[in-house]
Amino acid sequence: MHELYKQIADAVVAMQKDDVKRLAEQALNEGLPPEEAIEKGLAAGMTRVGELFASKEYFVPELLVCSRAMNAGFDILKSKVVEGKIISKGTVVIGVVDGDYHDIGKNIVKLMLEAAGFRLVDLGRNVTAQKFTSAVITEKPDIAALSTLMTTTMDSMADIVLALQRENSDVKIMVGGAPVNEDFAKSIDAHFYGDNAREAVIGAHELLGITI
Ligand code: B12
Repeated sequence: MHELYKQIADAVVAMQKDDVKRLAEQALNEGLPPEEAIEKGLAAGMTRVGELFASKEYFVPELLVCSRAMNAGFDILKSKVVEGKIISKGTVVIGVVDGDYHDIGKNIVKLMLEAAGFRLVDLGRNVTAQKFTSAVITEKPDIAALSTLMTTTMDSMADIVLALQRENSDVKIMVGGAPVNEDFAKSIDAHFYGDNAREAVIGAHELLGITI
C-alpha cells in the first residue's frame, strides 16, 4: 500500500485536519487515484477510530473531531472523483435509515457510485420509510441503497425494505453498514449486501445486469 494512504489514515486518527487536507492535496498532486485515497486512507483511518472508540480510548468528542478531519480530506478528494464522468447507468436513491445519523460511510458509497456513472439521489440520514417510498415514486430509481451503522436501527432497515417492496416491486434493494451482513440482508429480502463502497459499485452493476 502507498505510504501516503497510511499517513492520511494516521492523520485522521490523530485528529489533524490540516495534515489530512495537505496529504489529500499531495495524493492528487502525485497522481494517486482519489478513490483509493478515500478507501485506503480516509475510510481506513475512520475504521481505526471506531476500534479506539470500542476500546474506550476515544469518546464521542474525539469521534467528532476525527470525522471533521476525515470530511475535510473527503471534500478535497471527492471533487476529483466525479469530474468528467458520464452519468447514464441508472438511478440510485440512497439514505441512512430512520434513527441513525451516521453518514460517513453512506457518503463514500454515494461518491463511488457517482464515480461509476450512476445518478444518485441522496435522501440524507434519519430517513423514514415514508420518505424512502415517496422518493421511489417521484425519482423512479433502479436501485434503493440503505445504510445503517447501529444494531438498534436494523429494524428500521427491515421496515423500509418492506415498505419499498410494497410500493414498487421492481426496485432493487442493496443494504450495507457495519452491523449488516449477508444473512441479515437475506432475512429482510434485500437483493444485495455490500461490505464496502467498492462492493456497492460491483453490486449496482450486478443488480442491473451491466458488465463492468
Ligand atoms: C464516527 C462515528 C460517530 C460520529 C458520526 C459522524 C457522522 N456524520 O457519521 C458521531 C460522533 C456523530 C457518532 C454518534 C453516535 N454514535 Co457512533 N460511531 C462512529 C464510528 C466510530 C465510526 C463510523 C464510521 O464513520 N466508520 C467509517 C466508515 C467509512 O465506515 P462505514 O460507515 O462502516 O461504511 C462503510 C461500509 O460499512 C459500507 N457501507 C456503509 N453503508 C452502506 C450502504 C450500502 C448500500 C452498502 C452496499 C455499503 C455500505 O461502505 C462504507 C465505505 O466503505 C462507529 C464505530 C464503528 N466501528 O463503526 C460508531 C458507532 C456506529 N456509534 C455508535 C453509537 C452508539 C453512537 C451514538 C448513539 C453515541 C452517543 N451516545 O451519542 C451516536 C448516535 C447518534 C445516532 N442516532 O445516530 C455505536 C453503535 C452501537 C450499536 N448499537 O450498534 C458504534 C458501533 C460504536 C460502538 N462500538 O459502540 N458516531
